[in-house]
Amino acid sequence: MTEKKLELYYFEQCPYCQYVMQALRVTGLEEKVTFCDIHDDHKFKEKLIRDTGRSTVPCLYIDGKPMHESRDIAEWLHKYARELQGEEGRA
Ligand SMILES: N[C@@H](CCC(=O)N[C@@H](CS)C(=O)NCC(=O)O)C(=O)O
Repeated sequence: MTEKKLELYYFEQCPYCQYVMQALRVTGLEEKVTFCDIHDDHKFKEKLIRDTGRSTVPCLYIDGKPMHESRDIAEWLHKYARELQGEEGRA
């Protein structure tokens, strides 16, 4: 898998976002992700609604393509963690 651009739209107090944060910690992918707090900058929320028609977070943008639902995001992170960490091809 080539390097992917990952952006997490979130806010701190959201438990679903915390669930995704936990998945990022466990998979060691935290430093690969740009964090976009929708409460810090309303432009993030506007973009989210413009792109998806939804205002809910978490939303993980993977190379610009939005993925909603904390469980789907966590599952995706676990599935691709090794490749995202550049460990492709190792046993
Ligand atoms: N089923 C969603 C639930 C996400 C959700 O409800 N997020 C809340 C914050 S905890 C939210 O964004 N609420 C704002 C809104 O509904 O506009 C998931 O698991 O990701």
